[in-house]
Amino acid sequence: MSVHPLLERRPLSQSSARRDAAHFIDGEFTQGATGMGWDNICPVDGSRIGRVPEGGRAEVDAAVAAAAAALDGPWGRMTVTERTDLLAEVAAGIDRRFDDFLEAECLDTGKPMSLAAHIDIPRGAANFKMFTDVAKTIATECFQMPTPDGAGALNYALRRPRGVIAVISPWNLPLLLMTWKVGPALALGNTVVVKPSEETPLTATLLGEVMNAVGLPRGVYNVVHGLGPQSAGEFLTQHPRVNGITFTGETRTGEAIMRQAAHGIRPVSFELGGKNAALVFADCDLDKAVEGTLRSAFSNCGQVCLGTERVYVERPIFDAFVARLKAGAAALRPGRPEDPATGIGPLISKEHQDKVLAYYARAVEQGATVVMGGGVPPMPDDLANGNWVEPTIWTGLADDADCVTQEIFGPCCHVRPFDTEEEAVRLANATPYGLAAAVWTESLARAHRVAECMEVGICWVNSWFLRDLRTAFGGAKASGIGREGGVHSLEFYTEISNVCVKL
Ligand code: NAD
Ligand code: 6OD
Repeated sequence: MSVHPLLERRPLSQSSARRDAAHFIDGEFTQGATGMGWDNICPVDGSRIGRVPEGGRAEVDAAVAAAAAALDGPWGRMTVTERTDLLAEVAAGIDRRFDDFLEAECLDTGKPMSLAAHIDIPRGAANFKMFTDVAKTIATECFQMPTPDGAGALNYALRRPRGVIAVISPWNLPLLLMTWKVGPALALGNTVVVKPSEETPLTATLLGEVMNAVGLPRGVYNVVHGLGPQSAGEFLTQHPRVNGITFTGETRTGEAIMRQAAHGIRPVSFELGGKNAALVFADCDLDKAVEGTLRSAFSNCGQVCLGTERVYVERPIFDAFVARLKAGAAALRPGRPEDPATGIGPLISKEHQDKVLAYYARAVEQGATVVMGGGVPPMPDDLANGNWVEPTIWTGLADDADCVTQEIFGPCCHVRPFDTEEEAVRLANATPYGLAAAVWTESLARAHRVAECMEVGICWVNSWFLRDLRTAFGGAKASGIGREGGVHSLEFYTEISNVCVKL
């Protein structure tokens, strides 16, 4: 296979990013002892990036033991200020090696560099910065109570780190979603063992170099690569010395991990799948609604958990909205990550491409009108082995059609008209999922009224994926358990002890 052009973008002597992934255990990079692994394949053209080692029980045991030992070492004795100063250095370290992270993320995922440079990599650093601020300003609750002798008692809450946290992360926003968990876990004094997605091993590995460069104590941040079932993911989440499991990924995988977490009654924090709706009212600013829906349906090739796959549009503007959405989607040019003209990248894998194309076929079988797309775009020879699919828009499907009810996780959406606000709310909520919604209206009263009715963890009004990291993030219904972000992360990453002092 040929070398991917990203590797040639700058001389390798100037790029210190690794191409072969490695476990990072107790401050050391290692290939582990299993001798097993797989080739990491670039989604853009099928070229081989490097090798990924598969961790087994021995690697997981070693990583968990290192993480447990680090809790009793210098890390466990640091003051909050010492700890957060170090994590501020981690954020600065990501910024310093911005190009290495960017290159590694785009090799693994194939996403446009323009996207990763604005979202994924800056958020990797921001996730550490923000939680250092949270950790430094934790307040505690305190209750005075009367007692029969009149002297009274004082209750106050102590918060301790939960301990060793297993972080299981997905492939769609690898650095962003992994650091969204590692940032608060470490800021609040825990240690972590990360099992990144098998599709995207590079940025988690690279972060190990940053951790060593800034002098993070050994064993605080560990990475073991591997698959899920019967591999590192399952071994890690079943490990008796793991004190909590935080997971982002598919709802079905969450069910499996919940069963694994039941051994020893370990708490879980889950960010899961979605089938998110956008509600576009006739009183919206149409330019903004179209632009926002283009981003929410097609960014990252539709591989965003918060993405919109169901669009409900008030009937008087339905035809105009569909025509403009189509024009915008048609302008998204597929191409290489490093090409500034690229508007859409490939899907993560051949397997995922097959899944999305099967949904495209099923939409037609179930009676969709294909407004645009529905297949594989013609690509030049050097990109022919990439996992390309066309941005796709459907109308005319029944409310119970597979593409209207099931998460596809591809660049596609179904657009359906509605006549009343009540109907729009009912349609949006008619799903077992409850992650996100977007409401497009210029009426303040309607915006508040509809947002209040949305059965979701996050409702955007006249925007999408506008993130203030202090806010609660997570899913309702089958889209998750718990909330992370700002002080909400304290719930999962710390354990409260109440102290009751009789005065
Ligand atoms: P996935 O569930 O297939 O895999 C996620 C991770 O879980 C991977 O690291 C995988 O190896 C691991 N895993 C799989 N089985 C396991 C097991 N039995 N035990 C332990 N680990 C196991 O998800 P994915 O395909 O990587 O990501 C896409 C999915 O993630 C979509 O459903 C998307 O909606 C969801 N997602 C949700 C959010 C959110 O914030 N709610 C964010 C991003 C992605
Ligand atoms: O912005 C975040 O913190 C977050 N967890 C985003 C999730 C995106 C899902 O693909």
